[in-house]
Amino acid sequence: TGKPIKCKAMVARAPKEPLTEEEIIVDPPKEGEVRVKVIANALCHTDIYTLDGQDPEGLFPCILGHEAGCVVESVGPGVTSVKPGDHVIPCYTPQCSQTSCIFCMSPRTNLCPEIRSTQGQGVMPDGTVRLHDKDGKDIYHFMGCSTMSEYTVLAEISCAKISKEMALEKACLFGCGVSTGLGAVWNTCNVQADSSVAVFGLGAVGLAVIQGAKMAGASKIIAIDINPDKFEMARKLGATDCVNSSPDQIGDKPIQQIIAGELTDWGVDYSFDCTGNVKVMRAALESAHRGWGESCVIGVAASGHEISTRPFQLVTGRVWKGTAFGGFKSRQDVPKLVERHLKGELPVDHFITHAFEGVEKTNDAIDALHSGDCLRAVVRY
Ligand code: NAD
Ligand code: DAO
Ligand code: ZN
Repeated sequence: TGKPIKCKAMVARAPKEPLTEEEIIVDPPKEGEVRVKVIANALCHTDIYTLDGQDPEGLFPCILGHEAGCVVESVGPGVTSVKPGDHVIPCYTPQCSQTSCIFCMSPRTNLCPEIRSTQGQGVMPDGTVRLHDKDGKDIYHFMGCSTMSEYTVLAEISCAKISKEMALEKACLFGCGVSTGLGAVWNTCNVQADSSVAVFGLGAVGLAVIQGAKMAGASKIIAIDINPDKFEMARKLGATDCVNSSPDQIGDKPIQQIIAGELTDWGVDYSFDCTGNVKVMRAALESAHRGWGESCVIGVAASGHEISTRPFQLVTGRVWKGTAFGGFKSRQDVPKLVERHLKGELPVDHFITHAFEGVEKTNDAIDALHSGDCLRAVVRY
């Protein structure tokens, strides 16, 4: 069996504090586990949300990060699907593929619950951690990934093995936001050719929705944001209409009235919330077409917030749904996204607006993410 590895990591010691650069100890992988060298990590809002202390279930100290590209360093007993040297994307939605898993066996969902409870408790499936500080004290895992470290340990069922052809600095994008937007369109809503789509929030997730909708052949794609700087990229990716929904632009008129009254006759066939704001979720639902419009919640709302609408909206045929990781079954589907990228069908470079070198630059990447012009900040270790 392998030895512990000493390496650099950014540790979240307490909510609202900057991450601290530390030398940590990463234990060898146990049964069914894989130790990986993290090559690149992209920042995602969920990391920051937890760091800000907004996630009431957030545990400290922990190592955040869940959108990464890695190389397998060693594997624990019983691991057969990956070997040292393989390139993998850690997936916070695992895929156990056991015939006894009704979720993995169903084509209707990707929500494999196999390691759900331990993942939520910040520990590996056996209930212990592989991450320790220099004094040997436990550090919690995060979302089954903890990729703000030069090395980390993953469950084998959380590792999507991908082609070595795609640079891991780019492939990391498929670990969260970009896949989620694409999958919301292709899997969760199965957007049809010639249909109309409204996308609320034009970060990486919303822009991926636009890209996916364009690829699905949608003929009208309405892009909505309160930051008009986002419209240029939205148009490049396929948006046909852009609406600035900030109050100083549209006044008291609800945005749903503009979409379902002015820009379309009865609303859009599909709408997507990519903001996490529950008022926007309502506007998205109410922008959907009478009789059949579907609205998909992608954004993660602040804890305690609730959605509401008049039930009449549903009685008159609108459907409210949601998605996690775009409905992709992680281990089987992430490699296919990478293949499509390599064939030139799925460009993703435009999502990387900021790049940094060294895990210790993660705090700078977080600052970049807070600026309005950042889609994804990728840190190469
Ligand atoms: P982001 O912050 O980069 O983008 C959000 C965009 O929404 C910004 O452009 C912002 O200007 C815009 N916005 C904010 N308030 C708005 C409003 N009232 N009306 C219109 N636009 C508004 O975030 P992102 O990385 O693109 O992620 C989007 C959301 O998706 C987040 O809530 C994130 O947590 C969530 N997410 C969900 C999943 C999932 O599996 N369901 C996966 C990844 C991310
Ligand atoms: O299996 O019950 C479960 C946990 C589902 C986790 C889905 C999380 C979706 C949102 C992730 C936010 C972006 C990283
Ligand atoms: Zn499963």
